[in-house]
Amino acid sequence: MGFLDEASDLLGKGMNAAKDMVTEGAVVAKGAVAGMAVEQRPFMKAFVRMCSDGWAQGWNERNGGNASYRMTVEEATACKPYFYDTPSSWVPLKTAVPQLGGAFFACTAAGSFMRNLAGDVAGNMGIVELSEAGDSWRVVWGFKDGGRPTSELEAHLACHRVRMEVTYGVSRVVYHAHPAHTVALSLLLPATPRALSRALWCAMTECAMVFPEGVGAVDVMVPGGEALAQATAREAERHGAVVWAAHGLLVTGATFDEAFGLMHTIEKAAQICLLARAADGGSARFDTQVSDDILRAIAASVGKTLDESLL
Ligand code: 2HA
Ligand code: ZN
Repeated sequence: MGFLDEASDLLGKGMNAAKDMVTEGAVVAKGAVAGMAVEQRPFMKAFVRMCSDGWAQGWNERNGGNASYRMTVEEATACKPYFYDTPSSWVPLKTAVPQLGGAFFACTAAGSFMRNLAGDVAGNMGIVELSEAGDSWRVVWGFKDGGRPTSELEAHLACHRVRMEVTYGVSRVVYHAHPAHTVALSLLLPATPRALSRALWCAMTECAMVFPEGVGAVDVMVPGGEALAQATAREAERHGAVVWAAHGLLVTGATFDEAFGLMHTIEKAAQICLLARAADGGSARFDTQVSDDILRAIAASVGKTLDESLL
């Protein structure tokens, strides 16, 4: 006989103790369902898979990297019954994002290891609600045991704001990681959109199709800082991906597949670029060169236009 069966059987016999058991059983059951319901949602499964894949790729060592997702109204409504009865108190943002006021974001926890996310979702990530004014956040689900959102929350929100605007609401995912070849390329080349975009486009022709707008770039900055957040947001106005010099890469996308695929493509192109340079003794004067006209034609072949200012 299961626990609840046993409890109702006792209740049937009119025993007060059984009422306590049923009450307790209901609370236990609600707690168990609360975790399941949110964790089983397709957006949460896709979130966790992206992070686990990033770990498997070697992009998210230790607590490196972070991810966030702007939930749809429907997703937030479906999850609400499982939110904490008492959310955390409001925490002010350094830079308000009124355009995102009232939105809910799933995001990784500060200091959490992506390696551990799949094994304990509510312990390594959670959901925050933004105030209607978009000037503060509070925890409504997850971040168990006193956890809090990623140290790069301000950078994520600043990017969500910009990407939501420039994609007319389509962009929902922001993912930051430390892919080694991209970081190595950021050491080798000047931290400018032109230098990095050209190197990546010319390393692998697919790049001109996947990110014809090129990649943005910010110089070496303090991780988790306000300056990094604002510089990234400025770059995100024109680029879906931003290289953080000597640090990592931030990508955005409408879906987890898009964001992950963008990072994968950039990282692979960076690897090819470095392999070719290393094999050639460090030069970039290869026998095969990719011309600007070919790059334009590649983008045009999928109905896209290359950012001419980067050629
Ligand atoms: O440690 O990657 O940028 C998390 C980070 C900060
Ligand atoms: Zn980082």
